[in-house]
Amino acid sequence: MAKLELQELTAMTVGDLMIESEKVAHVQMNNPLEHALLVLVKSGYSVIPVLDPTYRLKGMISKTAILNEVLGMERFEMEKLSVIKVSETMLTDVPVLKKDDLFLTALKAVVNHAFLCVLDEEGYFEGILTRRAILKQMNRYLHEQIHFNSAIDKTNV
Ligand code: 2BA
Repeated sequence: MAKLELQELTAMTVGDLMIESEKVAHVQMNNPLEHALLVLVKSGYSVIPVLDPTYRLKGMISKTAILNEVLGMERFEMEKLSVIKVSETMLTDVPVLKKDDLFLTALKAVVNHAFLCVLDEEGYFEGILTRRAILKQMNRYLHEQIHFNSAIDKTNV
């Protein structure tokens, strides 16, 4: 693989690094919490996007929020899982990215978020950008720099 230059890294866009929508586990607003918990447990993820039937982003739902919602005084009231809808429990204030946002914008965003949803101009969901994808590129860049610099040091001895 060719050495990754700084200009190439910083010219990368969210679109180059994101996971496409077809591969992202998600639920819909009208789903009961029971369904959301099933998708979360089966997929292994702790938080996933909530979409409407036309694929517009509406929020995020997490295992923790669901368990908090059904936590009673002395026990988990699991019977509530089939009554409460995802729309009543989801987080709605979620930061987003656009496909043409650059690497440094994405890097800043993943400092505080494990992933961000990627939307088009009309709010339609296009995929997600994960912290993993950003760290993978940073890791590659830094290791190649260190390797390159130590090779130069050796030739100067
Ligand atoms: P978490 O579910 O908290 O997962 C944290 C990290 O654990 C992930 O980081 C990944 O490295 C690993 N991981 C968890 N579940 C996994 C699985 N089923 N398969 C492979 N690796 C798994 P990232 O890859 O950076 O993802 C950050 C967050 O993005 C995840 O946080 C999850 O909330 C969301 N996410 C990632 N891929 C997703 C997908 N295909 N569908 C829905 N949400 C996804």
